[in-house]
Amino acid sequence: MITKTFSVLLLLTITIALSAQDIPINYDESKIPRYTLPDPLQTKDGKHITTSQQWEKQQGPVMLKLFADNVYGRMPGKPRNMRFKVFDVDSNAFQGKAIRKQVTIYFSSGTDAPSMDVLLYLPKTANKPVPVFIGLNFYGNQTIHADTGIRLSTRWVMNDEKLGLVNNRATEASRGKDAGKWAVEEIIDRGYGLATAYYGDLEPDHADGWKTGIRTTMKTELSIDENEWGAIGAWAWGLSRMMDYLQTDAAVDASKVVITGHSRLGKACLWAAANDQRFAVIVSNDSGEGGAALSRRWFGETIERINTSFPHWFVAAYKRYNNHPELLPVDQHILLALMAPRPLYVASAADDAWADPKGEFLSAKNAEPVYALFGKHGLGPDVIGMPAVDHPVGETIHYHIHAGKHDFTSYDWQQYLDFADKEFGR
Ligand code: GTR
Repeated sequence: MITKTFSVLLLLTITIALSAQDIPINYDESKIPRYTLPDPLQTKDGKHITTSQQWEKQQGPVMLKLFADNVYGRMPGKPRNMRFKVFDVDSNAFQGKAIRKQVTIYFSSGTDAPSMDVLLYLPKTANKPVPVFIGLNFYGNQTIHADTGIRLSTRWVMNDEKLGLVNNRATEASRGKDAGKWAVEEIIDRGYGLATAYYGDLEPDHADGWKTGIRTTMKTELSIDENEWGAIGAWAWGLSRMMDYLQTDAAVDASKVVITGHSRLGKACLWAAANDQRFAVIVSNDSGEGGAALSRRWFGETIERINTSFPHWFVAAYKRYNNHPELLPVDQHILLALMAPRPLYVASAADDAWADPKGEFLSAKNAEPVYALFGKHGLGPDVIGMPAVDHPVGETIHYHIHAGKHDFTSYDWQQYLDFADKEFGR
């Protein structure tokens, strides 16, 4: 019996793996079929949007709804009985230069309410509320720095022995294992705070994750069925709840929150910021397909491939476009346009063809007409083609492609800190 179940499972896994492998992937510029992007300024009845007011009142909400209906699902609001519990404050973190706070956000009343743990570092020398970077992490808060005061996540994690993640649980050995992606001390030295939380607190990242994540546990309270949104929606929702907390913390300047995320969490970051105008600056790092990259450009990961490998990330309707990205009423440049007029940074990696760097750049470029409604330049008239590696460009929209692989590097952080300094006039 066991062997039979096992072989069925094995067969199933192989079939799934094979079908994902079978999906054609293109890496040849000359093979990209011609495509036409939907015009963000064109209304359904053929009119043309010409003012920022029309965008904000009319067209923007229509575009947002198209993304909700076809890609990410509906975004529920804030739960009525949410509460915060600060369970740790250490004013001597990082040899005394930072304050560490840890806060549980309970999404409803009751002691065993669904929750997420936020880790917040603030510069100790600040004499007024500070701007903060906010982003989800991949393997638990304890992986972003070796600081032993960080609570070890007890949630389901993806196995990765090198990172100290075994039997789907984080071990002590996981402390600081993903620190390379988080320039925490540099952020503090530059006068910013950092707020992060483990994305698995919201929904474990596997096909059945919704069963134990907030799409199930918060279903009644949020009046939304689990299939009305996907995992990316759930992660994005969590970012807004973190923002709810930051707005209550007197040490934080909540009008200066920079939202960021890497890869799948970059997709969640963009979706969160499209829905929530409280995020002042948006930074998408290597977010690729379903993030910053254009879907109609056949290069690297495709809608079909992402829906096959990660069936739980998007709503079922998105699968309709598996072989027909041209039928999508939107494309990702419109998602970027939904950031307008807020400063936006899009970044790619040179060795990350899977995420289609050029498709990310072109997406940023094609968001410009919406920024123009607000009198903003976007990347700017001088930025026509892809810039050279490690050569950041742009105005209200910034873009760079860093040397090396798919990663969130200290080079990236430096650019984002400079960008935030410029935008906040620091
Ligand atoms: C890949 C996926 C990408 C990106 C990446 C990541 O497997 O195909 O869309 O999200 O994972 O999150 O690291």
